[in-house]
Amino acid sequence: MTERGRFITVEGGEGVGKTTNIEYIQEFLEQRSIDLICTREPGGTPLAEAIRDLLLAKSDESMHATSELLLVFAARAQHLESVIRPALATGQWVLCDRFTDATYAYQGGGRGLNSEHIALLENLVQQGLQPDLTILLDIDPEIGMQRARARAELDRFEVESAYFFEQVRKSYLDRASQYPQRFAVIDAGLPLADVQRNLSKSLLRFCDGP
Ligand code: Z5A
Repeated sequence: MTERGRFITVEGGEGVGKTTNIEYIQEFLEQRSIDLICTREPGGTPLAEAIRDLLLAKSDESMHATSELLLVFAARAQHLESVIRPALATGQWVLCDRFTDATYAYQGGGRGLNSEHIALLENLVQQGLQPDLTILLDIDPEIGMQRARARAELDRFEVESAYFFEQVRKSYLDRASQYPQRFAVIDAGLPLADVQRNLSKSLLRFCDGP
């Protein structure tokens, strides 16, 4: 029987360097001949990408937090069934830019939604599936926003208040303390070479065991 692939997620607040570091992680794993797909949330299928566009677009109609939560999980259900589960079942590894920890951080911490409601949807959609490794790139939100501002036009989340992003960071760190076996927390405020050196150490531990 084919061994199930491993599921790695990368998380963090705005401008933390996910895109930059995901490329590095992808290269690191491919150099070890690991068959891997790289995907993202919200998104990863045409339908889920359309939902992503709805979630990120600024609009005259404000989106209710519960609507936002349901859209995030609608996209996730599609992504899981069409991409993530089939890949894992054939032994491929999946590297995903954000997953459900982002929902606890943004919709739970940032928007203040009840985490028990998030857990209900998580159970419905994931049926017990969890990442094997979650890399949390952690940074002071003020520095992250400076990087995000310097890079591109801000989306619907990126225009939120400093308080919102402090809550997002706090929720991520709470999740990391709650699930220490699954999380690797990396200081993303360091120079890129140091961030990537620390990433390599975590990935080596994950691939080869302690
Ligand atoms: N969202 C949600 O609310 N609920 C959910 O369940 C999920 C998502 C799954 C889209 O995510 C939004 O969806 C997200 C939360 C919400 N909020 N927003 N916005 P996204 O992943 O597409 O959005 P993002 O956080 O804005 O990612 P990003 O724009 O791609 O940024 P990044 O990938 O973290 O950063 P980067 O582009 O790699 O780096 C930013 C800049 O910093 C760039 O110029 C780099 O060269 C520079 N950089 C990177 N690392 C360093 C270091 N170490 N030193 C100095 N400079 C650096």
